[in-house]
Amino acid sequence: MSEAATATAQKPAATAAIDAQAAPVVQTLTDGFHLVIDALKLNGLNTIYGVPGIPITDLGRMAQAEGIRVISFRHEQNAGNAAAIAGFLTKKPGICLTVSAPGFLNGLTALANATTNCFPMILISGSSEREIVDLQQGDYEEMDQLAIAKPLCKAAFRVLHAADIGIAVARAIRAAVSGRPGGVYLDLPGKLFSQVMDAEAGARSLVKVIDAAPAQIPAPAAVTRALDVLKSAKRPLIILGKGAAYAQADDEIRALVEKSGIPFLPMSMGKGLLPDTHPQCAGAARSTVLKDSDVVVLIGARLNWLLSHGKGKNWGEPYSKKFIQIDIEPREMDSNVEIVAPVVGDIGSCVSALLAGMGSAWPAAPADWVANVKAKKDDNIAKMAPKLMKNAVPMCYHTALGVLRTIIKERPDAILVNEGANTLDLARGIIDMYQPRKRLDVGTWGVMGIGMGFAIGAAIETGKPVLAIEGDSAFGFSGMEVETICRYNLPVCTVIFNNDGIYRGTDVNPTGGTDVAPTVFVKGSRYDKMMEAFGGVGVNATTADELRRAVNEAMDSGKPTLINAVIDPGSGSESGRIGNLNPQSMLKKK
Ligand code: OXT
Ligand code: ADP
Ligand code: MG
Repeated sequence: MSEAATATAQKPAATAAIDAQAAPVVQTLTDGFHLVIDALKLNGLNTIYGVPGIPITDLGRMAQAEGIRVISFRHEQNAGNAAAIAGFLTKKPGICLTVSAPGFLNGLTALANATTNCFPMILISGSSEREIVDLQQGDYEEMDQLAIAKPLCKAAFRVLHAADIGIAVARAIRAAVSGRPGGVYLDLPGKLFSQVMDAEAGARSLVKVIDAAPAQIPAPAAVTRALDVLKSAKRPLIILGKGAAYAQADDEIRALVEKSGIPFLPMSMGKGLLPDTHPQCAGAARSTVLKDSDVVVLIGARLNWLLSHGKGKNWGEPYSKKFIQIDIEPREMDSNVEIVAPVVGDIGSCVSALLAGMGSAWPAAPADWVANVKAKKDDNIAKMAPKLMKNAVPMCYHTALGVLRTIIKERPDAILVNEGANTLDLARGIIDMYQPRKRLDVGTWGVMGIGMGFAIGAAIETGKPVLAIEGDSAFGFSGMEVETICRYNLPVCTVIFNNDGIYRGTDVNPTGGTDVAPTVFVKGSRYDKMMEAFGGVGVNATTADELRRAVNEAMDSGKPTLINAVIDPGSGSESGRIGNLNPQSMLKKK
């Protein structure tokens, strides 16, 4: 459909005189464009992340005119990632708007990733003429987008009539945030936008969603069962996942942890729910607590690959553990191992119920266990300390991360975005987090490319300064969005750990041919120059001092900044901390 064809409906309430022979009856009209905008606004969805083009260019323009913040990206995947992290941070679905087929597909990776990570978002894509698409007659950007989206998200809907826009947006919101949160696809064929209808009827067709994510109260018997198991524990452990961070039940979770005295292990994006420096934090004794615990309470964390599926050598003796799991999704129970005490409900309600059931005389966590965990943790922290003090030139990961660790300690409300392999794994361990939902990273899929989208989404949604710590490869997946960061003048400081490649910049082509090894990039690249091209601040940092100065300046000024941190190309390891997952290393084990 041509965009010009929609021009007649550009005013929210076009007035048409309908000739009824006698006195003219004046009817106020609205259209598909405005119904979408009004439905979003009615539900408090005031930001759209997207890329313009046919058939949604005018939707973006009109949304901006109607007071919605419309953030335009250079690639839909990054817009989708921004929407996804907006969902994680706010518990409201982030909105991503794309054009048809290729734009839709670009956004789909982010939608699938959001669903995998349990982040609520809605991908709204314009689509081509249904009649032509369904007969496969070769329309502009022809694709059956609904069918393709369906298996990759929680729910997918198509709207054919303007009068259904309100109910469709309501369904999309409810599907995204209720129960286990996730991604929803909304397919809006181009023709829909120019459909007109009576404005009053249009307004009545809109739905303000009431209680979009209703509390899910756990069964009292499930709570009692969980407390009985916990009371019997000699070596209890609490694991806090990103679901616990999402739930925004921070006070209840802290109360549970502190009242029980049980060591807690934060998953990567669960870090900061309680500070990593909290005396009960067992992050620095990870192997010990996984192996030696006897009862494990999972709060918003799945027993997937990141927890070795709850079994195997990382978990000690087979069948030696009892798991209590708190999750909103009943089917998560027994997904990998037996859950002896499933507590199904929303985390706020479940944790409150556990706290109430614990009463005032709950026994302290066994002292010998607490002491053992502390000893292991102190040992690991002591081993790490001298590495962080090292002033290596060129910088190694520890030298550079030691600097950034102090900066986050001094600015605990800054948001940290992190991706890469070594850059990810070492930053996770080294940089302590102090507040909930401040660490945003590659999540369940270990996906590269979330960096700039997450940084932009976090800056827009929270207004807080963002420090994005990026491997040089990882950055490349979304790097063009530095222009977006400059365009919107966002307080994002990106530090690229430039080690000339993926994992290490030292690999060689075994044939001696002219092509470099597949993991190696241009040596001595200057990513900081990219930022200068768009009017941002670019800095090349070769020492810890230069890095410290540049990051502090960026965080103080809030100016878009990109720092090319030169890292010794030989200092990383293959695949960071997950080299064991490489088929080659599995082969060696056989
Ligand atoms: O207890 P023990 O003794 O075991 O010690 C542990 C902790 O107790 C201790 N610790 C501490 N000690 C002292 N002090 C403190 N504060 C402390 N904290 C912890 O440290 C150890 C380790 O702790 P940790 O990290 O908690 O534990 P561990 O064992 O590592 O945990 C296991 C896991 C699995 C939970 C953890 O490792 C984890 O979360 N891993 C996530 C890994 C991940 O997702 N990686 C990303 C994917 S890698 C790969 O796929 C890449 N690709 C391919 C690709 C991808 N991903 N996506 C797409 C779209 N396309 C392609 C690519 C291209 S990575 C990549 C780019 C890489 O190159 P870059 O240039 O970007 O990056 P560089 O590597 O820097 O070059
Ligand atoms: P991590 O990677 O940090 O271990 P996961 O993404 O694996 O975390 O797990 C998050 C879990 O949290 C999911 O199983 C999801 O169903 C659950 N979850 C998300 N939000 C809530 C909530 N409000 N209440 C209860 N469970 C939730
Ligand atoms: Mg690298």
